[in-house]
Amino acid sequence: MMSSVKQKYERRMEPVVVGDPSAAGTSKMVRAYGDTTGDGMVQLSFTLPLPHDKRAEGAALQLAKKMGMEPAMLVHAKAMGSGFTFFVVYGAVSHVVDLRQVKVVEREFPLLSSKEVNTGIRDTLKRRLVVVGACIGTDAHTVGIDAILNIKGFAGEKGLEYYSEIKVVNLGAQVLVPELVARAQAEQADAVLVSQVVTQKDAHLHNVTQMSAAFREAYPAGRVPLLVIGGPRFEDDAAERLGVDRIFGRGTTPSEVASYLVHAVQTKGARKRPAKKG
Ligand code: B12
Repeated sequence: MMSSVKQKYERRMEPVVVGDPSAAGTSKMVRAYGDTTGDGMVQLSFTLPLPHDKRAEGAALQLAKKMGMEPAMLVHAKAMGSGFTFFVVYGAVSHVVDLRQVKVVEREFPLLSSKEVNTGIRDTLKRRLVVVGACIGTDAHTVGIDAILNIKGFAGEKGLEYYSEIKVVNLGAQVLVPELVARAQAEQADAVLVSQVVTQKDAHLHNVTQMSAAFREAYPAGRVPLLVIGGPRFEDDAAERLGVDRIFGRGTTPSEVASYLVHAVQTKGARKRPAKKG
């Protein structure tokens, strides 16, 4: 006799009509994969404000079930301090993804070699391109912005400091927006690169919106430097909403950013620089 969990599990599997995702183009409908193709198995982690006991474990399973996991299996529970428990739940969901409805923001510029970047900047600007970078607000996660700016770079690529035609001013962590604006003006920055990693209470969205507004206020129209933001949890298509020119996400490499900067100055033209301050 089958256990009730096994029965439920197999019922879930029956109506699945999906192609083999490894055979490109055979199916537009995809379900999560756990143990067998199309079984819909997903893993979910969360914390409940409850001390770790049987009641808390039952509450975690109830939550997972209400979210559509059926059956839901508790695979990990750990007390986080006195009144909180962290859970990992594994189970099947019936949801099917329609690949035709997935929107992807494609890279709108070609990837250039460092030589092409330097030539592109020299030919367009007739001078070095100035980049001012910072991690703003209370955010102290500088590894990401350093990966892009510092000469040591990231993923086997050298950072923007390596490019002879780019001048990099890296202000580091916890930079206040007024400080960033003032330094960008003093350096006559062509581009301002801002990193935001902490997303608690949407801090990244608030900080970036405040930053872009401050630049628009401080500069005459049409003279605002390129505003480029990056971090692991921005939505790809949020640039306009946040008042910035471009967003870079997880896994970005320095050459992508350098190539974008060339593309941006070539397509938008060199921004007229305001009088040097400071
Ligand atoms: C290292 C680390 C720290 C270090 C940071 C050291 C430093 N100098 O940076 C220390 C120990 C200080 C730290 C502290 C904290 N941390 Co921390 N930290 C991390 C950790 C483990 C790795 C982050 C990292 O370095 N990633 C590697 C880099 C290369 O990746 P990246 O930042 O995504 O950058 C890439 C892209 O996003 C992009 N990019 C990023 N920025 C930019 C900018 C531009 C312009 C461009 C073009 C591209 C770009 O390019 C980069 C290269 O590809 C993460 C967890 C994780 N595994 O991600 C938590 C994490 C980010 N930290 C977290 C938290 C909560 C904290 C603390 C609040 C903890 C605490 N209670 O004290 C404090 C906050 C301190 C502060 N004031 O900001 C949370 C954030 C949760 C959230 N979503 O808000 C995370 C996710 C851990 C977690 N799961 O809870 N942390």
